[in-house]
Amino acid sequence: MLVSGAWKENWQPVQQADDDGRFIRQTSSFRNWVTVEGSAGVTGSAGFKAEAGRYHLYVAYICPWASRALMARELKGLADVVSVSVVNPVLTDQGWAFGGFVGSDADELNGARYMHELYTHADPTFTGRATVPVLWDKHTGTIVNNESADIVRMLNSAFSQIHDSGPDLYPAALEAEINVLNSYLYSELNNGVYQAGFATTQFAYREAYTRVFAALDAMESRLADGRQYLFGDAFTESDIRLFVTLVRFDAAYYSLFKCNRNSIREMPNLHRYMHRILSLEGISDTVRLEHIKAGYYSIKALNPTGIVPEGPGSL
Ligand SMILES: N[C@@H](CCC(=O)N[C@@H](CS)C(=O)NCC(=O)O)C(=O)O
Repeated sequence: MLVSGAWKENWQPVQQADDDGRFIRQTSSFRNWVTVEGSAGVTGSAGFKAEAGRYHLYVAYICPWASRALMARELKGLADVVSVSVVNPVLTDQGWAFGGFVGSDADELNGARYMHELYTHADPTFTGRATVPVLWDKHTGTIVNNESADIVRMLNSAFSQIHDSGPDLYPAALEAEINVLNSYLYSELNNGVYQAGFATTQFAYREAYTRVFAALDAMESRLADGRQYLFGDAFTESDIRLFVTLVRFDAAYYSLFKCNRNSIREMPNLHRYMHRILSLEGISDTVRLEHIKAGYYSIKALNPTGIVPEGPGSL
């Protein structure tokens, strides 16, 4: 991580745990918003007007949070409006690095070798982890925002005057319900699997495992009436959240994170739902199983040999 702008190599995947061994995730630090006119958004400062070609997304295919942003970009048809670079799936002792892995990119925009260089470019005294996703402003050469929840929301609405297509991911009529379901999906599933995987006590692991499967059971039942998506016919942010965890589950969370009561394959409604989303235009391009497996199984603290399992053959 970066400490006052200097990179420290003693990276710990479990950067923080509470007294019972529960994994604690760092909160995001850059919280400006791209808006239609460039006025300030919900947080941060003004000056980031939606313009075609102005913004760039830095992502990792392994990362469920970055993949949320990638999915929103595809669903909203913004591939020609917001450009993308993909880091290598493996966290090195310099954090995320560019180039050299099939399907990854060099940083042609800024010429960085490591993600942390972009953080210190944006803030020379930055302290924290150099995470993806990052939404970068090419005009001012800085990070607009590094919180995927915010980035999904701005991709949904800020670019409507430049390009307007795809579903409204956060329709006004559903806002309150989406907010409730989003926080549930975050704590029980998106972050819940990490809490199981990075728990440092049996107690914390069992607690997280139980919550993960309670939430999967709840979502399996929710889809039992044959609805297409979590809110019926409307595809929303909440579906992005559930999907990014489902699509990594059998390949990584089931085994590496010890969430092994059952696989997603064994939950017919969730399995069908996951494939329905996977078949939406552009979405399969955001899911690279080889990156997901290489990335998760390179976490030395959880898999010291670095051996990547052969299976599952398909999702
Ligand atoms: N709050 C962030 C979390 C992003 C995050 O944790 N990304 C992970 C990859 S999945 C990361 O970059 N980790 C690098 C590190 O912790 O050093 C978001 O949702 O955008």
